Amino acid sequence: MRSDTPQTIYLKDYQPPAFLIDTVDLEFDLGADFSTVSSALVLRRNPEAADSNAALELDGEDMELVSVTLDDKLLDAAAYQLSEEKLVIADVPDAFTLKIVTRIKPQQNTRLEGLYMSDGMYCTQCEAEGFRRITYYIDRPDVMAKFTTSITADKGAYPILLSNGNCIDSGDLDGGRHWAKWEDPFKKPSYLFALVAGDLDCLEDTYTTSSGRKVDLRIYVDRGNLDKTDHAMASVKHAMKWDEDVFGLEYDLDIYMIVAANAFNMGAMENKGLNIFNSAYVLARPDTATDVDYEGIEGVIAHEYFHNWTGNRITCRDWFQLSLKEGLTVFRDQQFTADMTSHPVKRISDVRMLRARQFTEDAGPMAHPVRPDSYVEINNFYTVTVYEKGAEVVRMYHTLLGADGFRKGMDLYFQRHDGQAVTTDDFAAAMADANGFDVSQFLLWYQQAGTPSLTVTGSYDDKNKTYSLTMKQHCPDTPGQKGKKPMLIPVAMGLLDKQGKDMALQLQGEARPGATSRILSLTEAEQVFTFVNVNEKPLPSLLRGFSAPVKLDVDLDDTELAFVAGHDSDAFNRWDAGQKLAERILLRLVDASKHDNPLQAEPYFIEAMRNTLADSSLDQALIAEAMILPSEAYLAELCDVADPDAIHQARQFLRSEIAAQLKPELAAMYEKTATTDPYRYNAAEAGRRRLHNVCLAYLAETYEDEQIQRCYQQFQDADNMTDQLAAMGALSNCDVPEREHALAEFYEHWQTEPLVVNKWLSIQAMSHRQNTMAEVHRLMDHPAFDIKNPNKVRALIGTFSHGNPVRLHDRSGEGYRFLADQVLVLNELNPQIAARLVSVFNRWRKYDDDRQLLMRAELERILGAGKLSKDVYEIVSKALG
Ligand code: B3K
Ligand code: ZN
Repeated sequence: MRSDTPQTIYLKDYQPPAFLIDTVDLEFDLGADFSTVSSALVLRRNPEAADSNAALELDGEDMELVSVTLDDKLLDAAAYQLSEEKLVIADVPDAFTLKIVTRIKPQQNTRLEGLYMSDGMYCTQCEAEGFRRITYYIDRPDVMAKFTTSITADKGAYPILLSNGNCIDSGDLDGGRHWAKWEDPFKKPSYLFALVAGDLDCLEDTYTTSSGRKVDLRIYVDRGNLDKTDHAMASVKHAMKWDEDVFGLEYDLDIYMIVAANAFNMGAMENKGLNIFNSAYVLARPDTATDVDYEGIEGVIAHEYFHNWTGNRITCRDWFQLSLKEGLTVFRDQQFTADMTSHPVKRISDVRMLRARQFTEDAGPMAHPVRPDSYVEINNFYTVTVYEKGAEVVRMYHTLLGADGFRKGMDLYFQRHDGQAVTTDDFAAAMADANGFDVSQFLLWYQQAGTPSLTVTGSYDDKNKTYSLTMKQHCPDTPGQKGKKPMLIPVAMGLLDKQGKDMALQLQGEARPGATSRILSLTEAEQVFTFVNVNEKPLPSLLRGFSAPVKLDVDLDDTELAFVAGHDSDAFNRWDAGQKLAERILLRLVDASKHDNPLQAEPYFIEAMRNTLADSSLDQALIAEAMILPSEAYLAELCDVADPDAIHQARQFLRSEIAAQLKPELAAMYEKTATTDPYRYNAAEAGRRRLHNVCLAYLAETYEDEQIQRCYQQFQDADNMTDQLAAMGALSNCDVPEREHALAEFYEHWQTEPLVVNKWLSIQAMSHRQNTMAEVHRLMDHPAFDIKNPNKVRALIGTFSHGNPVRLHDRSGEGYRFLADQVLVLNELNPQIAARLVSVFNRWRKYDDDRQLLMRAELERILGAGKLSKDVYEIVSKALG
């Protein structure tokens, strides 16, 4: 906590470290009141350093320094300088050993960074800068050292003692204590350090790598949770196999461990050999976890596992390079999940997320490039831009170079940089050199913030049988960045004939027609692509598979869009055309609602929905996706001045029209997708359930007793959480007694399962009923809620703020006041979580004057409260700035 103005860190100021650390020996003595950490560092001057006489500067925060010993000589306080964030020793030799003893209080650590307690278990979170809360260290990723770690603790309370690498020794001590010593043979930055001490159950298994090495796999969970670990274990094995098959990458240690923690700031952490996970991304049983959870668990487990190569073996030189590991690893986990489930369905859900969240970030005060130029608090830059847009950038290499070219680039990247801390430019150079690809213009994707718009007009020349696409690109100004340059945009495309079939494509100058889908490389601000031998006026299908993270505007009218939605051979574009059509119709309804004009659903839209429901050639998951209207948050972004009430009204109106007009079809599909078979998780089954539940949610919109009973019946009969929660979700928006019954029964049944209780909190926080704010206030005092547990905060406060725009933006301002109050409380307890929440206000300028005033007042109240963490300070000051 601070009152001075926090400092900004710039990429342009990067300097190599003055010292390198070869080895680190850590000893942890874990005690009831405090823990003692003894660290022995073998240091030497970095030959690459700018200043060969520089003082040794170690990072450290919130610790008690007990002693410092340099080459066996105990230093007195005059030999070093100690400040809030540093320990500086001016006079040191070129190579030496430093022993540091510190005392820390994990029991009081509510930030959940460094060493802390999660429900009676010691665990760590060191990325990005948590290690400096454990001991004084050169806490930056380009300092890579070999670690050994000894842990001593009470044996009864903490029988399991874990750290990175292999356990090389252990033993018992007097007084009921015991110890274990771990050695990690790989050099690593401090952010990958991990320690766990607890009383845990363990699921054990093995995996034999493609070269025949046997790896021990262990998943540690709270006692009593072993029956929820099978899916996680299967996921680990799928990920290990996939990385061997697709990238030729094998696991490199003899043991791979995952520990589930209940108190965790994010999803999971890729610490070398000892991944620590939010228990929400480990535990699953059919009756406690939904299909979305199952897929999320498999995806996050794969993501952390993939980091072992893309992140750990090759890491980041500095935190500006975060996307080097995150963008690449997200791309890898997306490809993995697509291979495990369905490519178009996975792409649809990723693009939905990118548009709703990353495009929004790019349009607001926190807009930053995939490789940021500056930050105040690095934890604020674990963003959708660094992760998801970063993954889109990696995907564009894959699109431009093809799967084989991409693999060649990856191979060269590993060959050049294994064991190093590198930059996104090094990655780009490997892709370029392996493929003879000129990457210079492409690098702008890392440097320029903002979402480019791509405007395309088509014109057909009947006489010459040519068809021209004129493409224009423009990237808007963003804070601190004006006048962007044109980028290299890969536009995957095809042309549809009158039957909706793909035409063979022949660009002017080419000898003969080629494939029916191809990539056009747009490099200029404006460029024309002319196709020849086009025998009839085609409809363009552009940006197939969403080949670039841009906003596409194409001159198709509603009927043409509906045609593309019904015919495109590219499943993603079929979905996208339908969404675009829904978007247009909804925006017209929003306008009508704002002006109190009568609302009317366009008959052709309802017909298109009817056709989709009846299309037996589509898989069920894709039908479900097509039935889901663009979200209120996304629609708000499309408006010049967002009116959350009008948006809500418009979307609800269209939903109830679909429900009323397609009731027989929805009911028939609901029945068709029902089953009495026991729950199984796989893509086809998940798709079936999704469609089943989309139909149910629409049917509930009719408010008819028969449909309410249908929901309640499903709620009671379901053998799995997917169906049970969907039914409760549908009821949660309705003012009917069944809603209260379902919520009460659900809590009664699941009160001892914290992850399930979180779903109960979320469902209530998301309800668009009038009194949701009051309910949320009530739930804040419910025993199920705990402000110190991030999962609970996300479930209740996070869901209300991010997932319930109509209630958050209530004209009274009570939603804003509530959010700001919670931000102020969390600012003291857990700044990372507080900063995530306060970001909801980032788009305050998007709303009408009254709401702007209200939100601005809350932002100013937060800023005026003083003692702000760097995390919250950065977000709020940029939002107001
Ligand atoms: N690398 C971690 C994220 C750390 C976030 C620190 N605030 C998880 C992941 O991306 O895999
Ligand atoms: Zn990651």
